[in-house]
Amino acid sequence: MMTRKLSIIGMPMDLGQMRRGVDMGPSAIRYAGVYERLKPLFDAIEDLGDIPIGRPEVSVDEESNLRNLDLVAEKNTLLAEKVDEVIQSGSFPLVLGGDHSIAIGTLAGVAKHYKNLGVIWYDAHGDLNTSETSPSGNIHGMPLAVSVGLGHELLTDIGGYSPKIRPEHVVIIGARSLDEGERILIKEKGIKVYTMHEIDRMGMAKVMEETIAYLKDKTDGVHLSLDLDGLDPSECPGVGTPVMGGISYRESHLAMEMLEEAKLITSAEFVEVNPILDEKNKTASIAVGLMGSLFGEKLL
Ligand code: EXY
Ligand code: MN
Ligand code: MN
Ligand code: MN
Repeated sequence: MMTRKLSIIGMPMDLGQMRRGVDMGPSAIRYAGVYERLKPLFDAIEDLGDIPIGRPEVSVDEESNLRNLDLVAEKNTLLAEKVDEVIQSGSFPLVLGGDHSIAIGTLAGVAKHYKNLGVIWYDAHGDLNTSETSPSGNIHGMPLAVSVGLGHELLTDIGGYSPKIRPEHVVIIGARSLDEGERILIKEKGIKVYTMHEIDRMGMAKVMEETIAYLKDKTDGVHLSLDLDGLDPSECPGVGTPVMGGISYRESHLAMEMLEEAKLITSAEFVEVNPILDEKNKTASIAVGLMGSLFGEKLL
C-alpha cells in the first residue's frame, strides 16, 4: 500500500509586495494547528520548517522597476530546491506563504516532475502581470505570468528551465480584479477563467466539475495555488490585497472537497495570510480548515 506522506514547508516571504506581516503567515498557519489537523489524514507528516528569508534591505530594480527582484529570485530558488527534494522523496509538498510571489519557486520545484502540470489558481487576481504591464512593480502580482514563461528572466529561468506550465493547463477561479494587461494575456493565451460572475451564475459545484473535467485527462499532475484573498474579505480579512464580493467559506470547502474526491491535486500552497491584518487568526484558521477538506476530512 502506497504510504501517503505530507511535507510542510514554510516560506515567510513578504518581498513580493509592500505590506508588512505576510512573512508571519507560516507561523499563523502553524498556530492555527495545521500539523495536528492534517496528521490523521496522512500515513506520515513532517514540518520542514521555513526557507530562510532574513530581513534583507528592500530595493527596486532600476531597469525593470521590479521590487526586490534579486531577493525574490534568490529565495524562490531555495524554495524550488526544497520542493524538488520533497517530491523526489515521494512526499506531497504543502507550502505555506508568504506572499504569492512564492508560487514562482513552488512551481519551479514541482513542474520538473511532470510532463503536463496543471494549475488551479484560486485568487481574486490573475497574478499575470509582467514588468511592462504591472501597475505596482510588486512581484506577487506576476507569478502566474512568470510560470508560463513571461517576465524577467531572473524569475522565469529559476530552476534552469522555462516555461513551467502551459496556459491551456491553467484554470483561474475567483477572479474579480484583473488589470488591462492581464485581460489581454488571458484572451491571447486562452487561459480558462471562472470569474465571480461565472461562480455566481453557475454555482461552485458546476465550476469545479468543469475545472476537474478540463484538467483531468490532459495533465499528469495538478498544483493548487490558493490565495486566501480569493475568499470574501468579510470572512477572510487577513490578506494584503482584499477585494469585496469574493468566494464564500462554504463554497471554498465544497471546492476543496470536490478536488479531494477527484484525487486531482499533487501539490499545494496556501498564500497571502497576513496575521497583522487578520482578526484573531481567523484567516489562518480558515486556511487550515480548507486544507482539511482538501486532504480528505469528512463532515459525516
Ligand atoms: N494586479 C495588481 C498588481 O499586479 O499589482 C494586484 C496584485 C495582487 C496580487 C495578489 C497576490 O494576489
Ligand atoms: Mn495571488
Ligand atoms: Mn490575490
Ligand atoms: Mn496539452
